[in-house]
Amino acid sequence: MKIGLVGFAGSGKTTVFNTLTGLDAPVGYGGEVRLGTVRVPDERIDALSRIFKPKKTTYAEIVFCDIPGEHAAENKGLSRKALQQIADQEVLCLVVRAFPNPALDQAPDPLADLNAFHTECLLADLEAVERRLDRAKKVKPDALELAAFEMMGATLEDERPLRSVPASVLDREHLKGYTFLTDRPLMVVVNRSEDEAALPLPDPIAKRVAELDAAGLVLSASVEAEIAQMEPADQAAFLADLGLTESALSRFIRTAYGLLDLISFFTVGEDEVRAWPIRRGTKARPAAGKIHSDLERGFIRAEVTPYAAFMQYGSEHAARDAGKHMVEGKDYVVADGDILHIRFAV
Ligand SMILES: Nc1nc2c(ncn2[C@@H]2O[C@H](COP(=O)(O)OP(=O)(O)OP(=O)(O)O)[C@@H](O)[C@H]2O)c(=O)[nH]1
Ligand SMILES: [Mg+2]
Repeated sequence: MKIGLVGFAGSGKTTVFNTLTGLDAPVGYGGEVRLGTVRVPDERIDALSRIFKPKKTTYAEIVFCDIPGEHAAENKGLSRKALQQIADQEVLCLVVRAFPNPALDQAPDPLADLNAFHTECLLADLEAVERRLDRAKKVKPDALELAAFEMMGATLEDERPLRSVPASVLDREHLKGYTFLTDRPLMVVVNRSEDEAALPLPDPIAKRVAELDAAGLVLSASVEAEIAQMEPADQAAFLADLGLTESALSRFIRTAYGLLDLISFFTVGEDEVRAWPIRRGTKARPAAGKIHSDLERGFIRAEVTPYAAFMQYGSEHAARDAGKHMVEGKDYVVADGDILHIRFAV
């Protein structure tokens, strides 16, 4: 999963990036686009790995992309470069500043920043929709596609994000090849001073986040970034000092998985034990395609052992003898924790 950290200058994006990745990128003014990868901890993968002792164990990964804000005084918003960068991300994580930053003149106003970000994304999307509708006047397009774009235009005129339009109303097949920013899942991270780290999201922000079909999270990035550099044994005590029970990374991962409605299936063997994140509701055939496109193309069937059954009986074989093993076709909806073997022919 690719998550882009975006927001206005000095909101603490690089500090959040350091917190999440445990890296030590220089904070303060500008800098370049940076990537950092973290593993998604999963006890089930740990357990399967102890059993199979594979050559390789692969956890799900999140790649964080830290995108610097626009510092030029005349252009307070997001730069064109930043907009291009965020178009490349699967999830947008907006970092809004709720702490006084001595390098900036303005007092923190997280709600205003959230609204300003939403407006910039709306305008970028509206421009793209209008370009498409203009072109439609010259070349007669597919009627369904045209209707979809008209509906999108109306949604954006109404200042609503495209992500608020359900799949039953908007067929996203029409949108392949477009990168609509307001259609991306959005996480809003309110970055606070240390003494407010454990307070919940303020009501007006929580309300706005809900209106935008986004997910909200509070943290104090500068202290959590320090904690991320500590020995694991010391981390818990420092978190407790802040009134927190969980690291920013765990809360972040849980929020992102919830927002995307992600689950994991597993593949196991002597070579590799691996977690594969997919959206809940994904069918066996596209799930197989995550592993390799040949498995999707030549899909014959999926052999499924639920993780719980595997652990209860100790092996796939024993689970099969107990009738807990399933042979499923392409339309099987993969469940969280399924251990899959895909049979295929190309
Ligand atoms: N008090 C406090 N200071 C913070 C917090 N997060 C970041 N800072 C400070 O704010 C300043 C800017 O932080 P950065 O992480 O560099 O901000 P940024 O969003 O990456 O900035 P640009 O990349 O220039 O857009 C640094 O001096 C940080 O130490 C926080 O949670 N609390
Ligand atoms: Mg930065």
